[in-house]
Amino acid sequence: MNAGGRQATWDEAWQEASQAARARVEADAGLLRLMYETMLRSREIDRVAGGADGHWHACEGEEAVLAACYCGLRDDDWVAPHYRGMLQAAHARGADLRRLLAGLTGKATSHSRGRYRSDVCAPVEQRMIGLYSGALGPTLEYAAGAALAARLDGSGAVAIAVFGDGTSSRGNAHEAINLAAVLKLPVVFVCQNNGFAISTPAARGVAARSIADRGAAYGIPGIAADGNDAIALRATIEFAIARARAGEGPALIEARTYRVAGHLVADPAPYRPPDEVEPWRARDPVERLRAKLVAAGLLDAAADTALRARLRDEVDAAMAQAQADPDPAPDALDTGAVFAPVRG
Ligand SMILES: Cc1ncc(C[n+]2csc(CCOP(=O)(O)OP(=O)(O)O)c2C)c(N)n1
Repeated sequence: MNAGGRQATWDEAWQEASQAARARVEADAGLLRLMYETMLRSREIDRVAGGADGHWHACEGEEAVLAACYCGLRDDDWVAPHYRGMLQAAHARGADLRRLLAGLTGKATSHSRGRYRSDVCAPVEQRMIGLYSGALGPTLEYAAGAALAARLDGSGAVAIAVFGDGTSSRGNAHEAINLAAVLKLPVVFVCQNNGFAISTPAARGVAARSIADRGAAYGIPGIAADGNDAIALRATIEFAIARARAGEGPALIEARTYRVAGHLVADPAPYRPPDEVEPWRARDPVERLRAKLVAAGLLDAAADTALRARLRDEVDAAMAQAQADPDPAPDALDTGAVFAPVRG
């Protein structure tokens, strides 16, 4: 079958499956509540982390990607998050928030024991793949490797790799997606297209009409989804996960969203017209999911107020603890915890 034929097959499958996939997500009250809580908590984390560190990369307005990618996974699935939102992803996977925030404040209680001060902590205990070198792109390759391992183990686990529009044009991103396509690996590639790579608009970094269109060139499904609609995006990702688990190979999902904040807290983003932001604020993903929950009878104003207060208090307490935690002592430099022992 030629590439066009392959594309027609999954296109039709997606057309057939999309409504049912959406209906399934809408009927899962537990998942909807979990996604809403994840998004609200992310915004609280942005508030405290952004207040403490001008280098923080906020996820505001992009939270639907977190909810859709990291809720409802199996414990043995692997995730290679985008650096923007990695701390929230780690917490969504079960890592302790105080320890994660202690990574930001450089404290001894952090996963790196204070040796590395960063918001891009991805504890391997949570089956997470981090941005170990700070270079964007390799995480897609590591995710393809994790997917290969999962297939060799026969575990049925999948890997999810999330990355930005800027990262999507890195050479290793192409290599990873191509290799995964050739080997039909159980990995879902999700491009969190927020319209910018620092100050470069996506339109100046990507010549293709859309990032999803690149899927056809790799010979895999490429699906663009509204990245501010948590339900639609989750339905799309579930379709891709189901294919991957069934041995049908990878997919490329483009989550179209917008970076309403600067690249980092200290960036006032003078390079874009201010009136570009407002229409996106009006499509706020948190508000859209809240309205859905209210319409479905799953949330009322009093419960929403109580939930927001609880999350604010929890996140404030975790940050207060992370700030009060001890600084690393010289023993944090103990090389025994860095290098494998030499066998004699
Ligand atoms: C290989 C590499 N090149 C450049 C950088 C510097 N850098 C850090 S964040 C960033 C922007 C990435 O844009 P995108 O992937 O779209 O993610 P976003 O920041 O928009 O979420 C760049 C270029 C890097 N970390 N790694």
